[in-house]
Amino acid sequence: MKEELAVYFIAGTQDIVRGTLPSVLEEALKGGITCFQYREKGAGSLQTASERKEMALECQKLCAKYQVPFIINDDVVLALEIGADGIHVGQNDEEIHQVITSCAGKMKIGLSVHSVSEAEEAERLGAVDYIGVGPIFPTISKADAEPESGTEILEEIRRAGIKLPIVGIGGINEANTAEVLAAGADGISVISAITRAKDYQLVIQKLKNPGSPL
Ligand code: 3NM
Repeated sequence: MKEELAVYFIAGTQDIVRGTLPSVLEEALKGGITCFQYREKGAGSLQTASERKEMALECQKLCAKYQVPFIINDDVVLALEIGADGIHVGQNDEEIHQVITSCAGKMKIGLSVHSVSEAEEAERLGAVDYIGVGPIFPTISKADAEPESGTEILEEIRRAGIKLPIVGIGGINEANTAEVLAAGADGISVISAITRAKDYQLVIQKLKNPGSPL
């Protein structure tokens, strides 16, 4: 799981500023992302279940072509229906116990946490495969994001002895990835660093090799 979290791309229709979601996703897959989450949420997102399913299937097919895990955000019904590789939920989304009952053993389960106590609870559940911790930095991609925590939260969670794989989220880009990993994250997840990149491949290479001068 940890390797799959290295460069975890998240996007939905609402995040695309150039081209289409499938076209951006394919560029990102060619660039070497290690995981993709389909997150159709907020202003500008597809609204009907059939539109979402069609888009999810197209993204799933692309991920399969590049052998990259395909995760769905906050839609257990869709994730089960199309056989996604994983489901990711937040603290305010579908109740995590429900998600575990429906999905454990069938796909990976990711949970967003914003504090040490939420991370401890995620580990206690015994069925969560990784946690997303954020927002680490200010984000332009989530209207209802909590205040940013800085990288200290990652150090605190590791100091508390949490063993779950951790992916940092929120305002992460090629300039601050090294700091996020050094603080204890196993990987980074990004929306705008990729969707707004001028050169997708170059940015992804930098996210993959944060220390090296590219
Ligand atoms: N969840 P960007 S922050 C989807 O803190 C999401 O749980 C967050 O987008 C959380 O990489 C966020 O453009 C948005 O900042 C991340």
